[in-house]
Amino acid sequence: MTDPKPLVDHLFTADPSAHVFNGKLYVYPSHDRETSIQDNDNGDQYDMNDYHVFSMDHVGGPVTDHGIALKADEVPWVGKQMWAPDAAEKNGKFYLYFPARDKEGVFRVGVAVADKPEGPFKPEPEPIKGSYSIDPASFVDEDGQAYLYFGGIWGGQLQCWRTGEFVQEDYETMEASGDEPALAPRVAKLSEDMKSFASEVQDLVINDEDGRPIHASNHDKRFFEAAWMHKYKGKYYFSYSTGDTHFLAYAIGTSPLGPFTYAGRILDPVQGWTTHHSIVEFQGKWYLLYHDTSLSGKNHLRSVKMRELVYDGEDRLKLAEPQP
Ligand code: FUB
Repeated sequence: MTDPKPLVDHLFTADPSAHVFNGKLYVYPSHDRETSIQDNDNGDQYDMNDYHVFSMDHVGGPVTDHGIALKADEVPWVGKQMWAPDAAEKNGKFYLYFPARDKEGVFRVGVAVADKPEGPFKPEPEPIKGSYSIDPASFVDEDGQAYLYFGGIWGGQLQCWRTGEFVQEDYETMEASGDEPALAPRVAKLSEDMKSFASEVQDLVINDEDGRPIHASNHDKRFFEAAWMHKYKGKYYFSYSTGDTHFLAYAIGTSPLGPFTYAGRILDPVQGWTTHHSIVEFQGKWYLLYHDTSLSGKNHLRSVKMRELVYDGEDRLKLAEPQP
């Protein structure tokens, strides 16, 4: 199998969120940068401070880097670590959702607005009220209702919110364990103006094939981070990273609010600790955008790639063969 080439090699990019806007494929990745911070399980080495937006007219063609779309010192509440973003379009405006630690070190989700898909994005002065943790993924359903999915354990702090309030303790003691249900990703409806939550934040339940919530000890299947939602033939596909087992997995449901049933793996472990993706339909084909560390050999300097995805006769997802 030939490994696909990174989409760009002039920057390190990760966590690609892809959307089709105005007939083009836009990619909203994290922008990885060099650091002297040592790798740790808290993810301190992912020390990003701005976002670039990329676009292409067709897959395999030139990729345009539209330059800096938003940077940390433009956002009053951001302390550090601008992690995996996503974007949405509604009523002719474009919204960039991004997680970052606030000045107290607590991850929150912010939103910034633009007139064009590539920005520049103007940030709201405060994070979204009621938001926490990392990896926001937006989804606008066919009826126009928008949702925001988010959450990530360990360095992403989801385990710190088990009581509903932020409790900073060692992640190993706060993570669910054994036969307890794994910590669930979160979802909330977005308001009509896309800048606030229009519902309570709720758990997105992911059941195993036996109909019971996936156990916390099942690290091959439990949610870790990297939420993504897409819709295919009227069904909802929630996909995510299993973190320390390094799979991209997915679950299928009949409502954007769940419950979902585990359906399998999309991608085996890539080079590098993290795995994070998006799934998009563009010009009649489906694609998986993901990242690895093949260019740098370093966990914190990743490169975005893409491959075609197909559905089998049961509407299950798999990578297209042969690989590019
Ligand atoms: O890019 C920083 C973090 O690494 C993301 O928020 C996670 O999903 C992982 O990819």
